[in-house]
Amino acid sequence: MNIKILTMFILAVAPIFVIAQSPRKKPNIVYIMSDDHGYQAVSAYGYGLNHTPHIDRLADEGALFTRATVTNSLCAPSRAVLLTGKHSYINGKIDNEATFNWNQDNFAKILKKNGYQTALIGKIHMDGLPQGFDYSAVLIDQGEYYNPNFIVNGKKQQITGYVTDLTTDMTLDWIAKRDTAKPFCVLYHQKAPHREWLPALRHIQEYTSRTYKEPATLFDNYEGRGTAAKTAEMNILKHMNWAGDNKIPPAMMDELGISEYLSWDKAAFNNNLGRMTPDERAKWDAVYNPIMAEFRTNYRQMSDSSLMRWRYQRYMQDYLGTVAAVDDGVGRLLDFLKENGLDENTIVVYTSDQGFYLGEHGWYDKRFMYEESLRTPLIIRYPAEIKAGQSSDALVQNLDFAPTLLDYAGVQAPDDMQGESFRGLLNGNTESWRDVIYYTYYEYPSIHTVKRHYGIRTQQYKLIHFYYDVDEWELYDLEKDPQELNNVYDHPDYVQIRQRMHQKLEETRLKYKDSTTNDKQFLPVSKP
Ligand code: SGN
Ligand code: CA
Repeated sequence: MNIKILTMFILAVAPIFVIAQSPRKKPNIVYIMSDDHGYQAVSAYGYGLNHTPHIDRLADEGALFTRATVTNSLCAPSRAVLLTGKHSYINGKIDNEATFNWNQDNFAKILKKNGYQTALIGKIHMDGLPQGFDYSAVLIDQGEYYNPNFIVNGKKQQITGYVTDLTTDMTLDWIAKRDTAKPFCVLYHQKAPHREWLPALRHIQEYTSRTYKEPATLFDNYEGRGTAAKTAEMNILKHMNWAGDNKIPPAMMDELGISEYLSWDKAAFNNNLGRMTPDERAKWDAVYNPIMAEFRTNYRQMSDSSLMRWRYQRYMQDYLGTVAAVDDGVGRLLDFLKENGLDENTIVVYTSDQGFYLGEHGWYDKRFMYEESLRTPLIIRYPAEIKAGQSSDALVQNLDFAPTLLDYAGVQAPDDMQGESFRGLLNGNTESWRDVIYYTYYEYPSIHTVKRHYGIRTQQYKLIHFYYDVDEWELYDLEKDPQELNNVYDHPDYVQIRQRMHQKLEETRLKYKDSTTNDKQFLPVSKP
């Protein structure tokens, strides 16, 4: 065939190829993010604490990341990173107090410009009308479990029901009523299992009847680590609230004369349970009153360790009870997608705004760059492209969500987004993925008193610098010491690793444009 004939042939068949290869329909996106859901409480991660059949179904049918992390283990900062694809010190939302500037670009705005319908439903924990969404129904600040207030497209209204179920109802309702001519992206953000852990009535009997396995470090004494671990106020025995968290009625607290009991603790109990209708409250009391009566009988004979054990069980009963409704919601969503022929072409992400301590190191809460709070569950299902049943230990971060979702939507991510699309990873292209992640934490002095720090984590090591009112470095060998009990920063065997990690830290800070040291940035007005 000569060139002329070949050219004519190509021109003749080209349109056929264009038709045959016409781009796949743009995927829909359902991004599910719960609040404070530690990976230890997703049964697909294999910790044996609870059973989350529907989230597990996502993992069976999609890909599960075992080392997904956040860049700043706190609620609102994590949400700002999700939206912007930029580290906290760039997007400005460094802690829960800082103002988030909604005028900056975010991935929902970009999707909207590219023909998507967008919605944000549930917790966002940031003031101001959310930008980038055709529809928003968000909780105010932390939100409430029972009969919560929502701000629907800027207008406040109280809605009757249980927050987790309502958030699911609103999400399914919005999807059902969407314009079917366009692809959609919905951020479906559960408040649960955030403190103060009030499960749905249908779960309280079951979850308060179980006994949960204790973590190996429940009685950690913080030896082997620096000042920060020793001074944090998130120990289940010493710092957890008695009434608000453990649900011991204030009158009983007064009667028992428990001195660590605080007025805001009492207010939390009354405010949270006070939102229930009389009928809801009666059902709640029928389950909780006998537990509390038993506690009243035993309290004075309880040693510190038995009290710690009791408080841990109480914590898990309520925390895991709230997870159950989150899992129910995932089940309803998956069924809904299937029934409506949307399951093949919809990307479903399940994650949390950060990890959480479920008694490890004796703690609840998060904030630290230690594993349980640095890591977050991450599962993604998209049958049209992602092979089912995959597991990846790649160092992906919440920084990567915006560029990844834009990539799947066929939209170019702006150059100033700092995350990277992990779409290729899920198609087997693992060679070029990052070997180090960067972390920053600023909310100090503040509740739980976790000191300011920043650091890096590679597959094997972690280097952390605590600063502001201390100047302490910690280095962990995650292979030899997965529970991070021994800081080896000054250990002679780790001199070279320490040097390499310092060098990597400098390179990483440069890469992520954090070269003006954190130590001098974002300081509170007055020092403690
Ligand atoms: C509240 C909680 C804290 C929690 C912060 C931040 N106390 O203040 O325990 O660390 O939120 O959580 S509570 O008794 O009021 O629940 S975050 O997930 O929003 O960052
Ligand atoms: Ca959170």
